[in-house]
Amino acid sequence: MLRQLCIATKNPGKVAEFKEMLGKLPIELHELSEFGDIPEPEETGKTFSQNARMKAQYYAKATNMPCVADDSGLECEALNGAPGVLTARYSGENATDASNMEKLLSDMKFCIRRNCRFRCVLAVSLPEGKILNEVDGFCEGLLLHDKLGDGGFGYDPIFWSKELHMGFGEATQEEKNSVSHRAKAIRRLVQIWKRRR
Ligand code: ITT
Repeated sequence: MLRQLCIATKNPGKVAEFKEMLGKLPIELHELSEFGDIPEPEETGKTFSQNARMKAQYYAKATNMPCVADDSGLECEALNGAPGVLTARYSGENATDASNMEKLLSDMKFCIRRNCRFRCVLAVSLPEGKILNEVDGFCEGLLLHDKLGDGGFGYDPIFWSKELHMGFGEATQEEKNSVSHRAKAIRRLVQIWKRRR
C-alpha cells in the first residue's frame, strides 16, 4: 500500500468524503492546499476516465507525490447522459452549484423520466506519470423537482437516492458514504490496495 497520498481535488466536498473514507488507513494523507496555489488543469477529456487520469498525472507531477484524482458527474437518462463530463460546467464558464442545479431543473422541468446516476472515476498516479489504479463507482437515483435539504455539495440537494430512499441533501455524511458513487469507487481502490499488500 502507498505510504503517502495526496487527495488531488480542489472541491472541498470531495476532500471531506475522501478524508472520511481513507482516514483510518495507514496512509499519510495530504491535500492540494499544502502545496501552494497549483493552477487547475483544463479538463478537455471526453470521458470521466480521461479526465481522472489527466488530473492524477498533472497533480502528482506538481506535488511530487502519489495523487488520487476524481472525475465525476451526473448522468440523466432523459438527456442521453448529460450533463455527464460537463457536469461541473453545465451552466457555463462561471458556473456555481446553484446555477448548475437551476439549469438542470429547468432543462428537466417537464420531463417525467427522472432516472439519473452519479458516476465517479478515480485514478491514482505516481509523480513520474505512471497510473497505478483506475476504478469507478456509480449510484442510481431520481432527479428531484426541487431542492430537498442542504447537506452535501454540488448537485446533492436535487438527487434522490434509490438505495437510501432519501435525498442526498437530507442524508448525513455517513449515510451518503454508505451508497455514493465516490464511496463505492474508494472502497474498490482500498480492496485492490489490500490485496496487493
Ligand atoms: P476537481 O476537478 O478539482 O476534483 P470539480 O468539482 O471541478 O473538482 P469535476 O470536474 O469532477 O470536479 O466535476 C464534478 C461535478 O459533479 C461538480 O459539478 C460536482 O459538484 C458534481 N458532483 C460530483 N460528485 C458529487 C456528489 O457526490 N454530490 C453532488 N455533486 C457531485
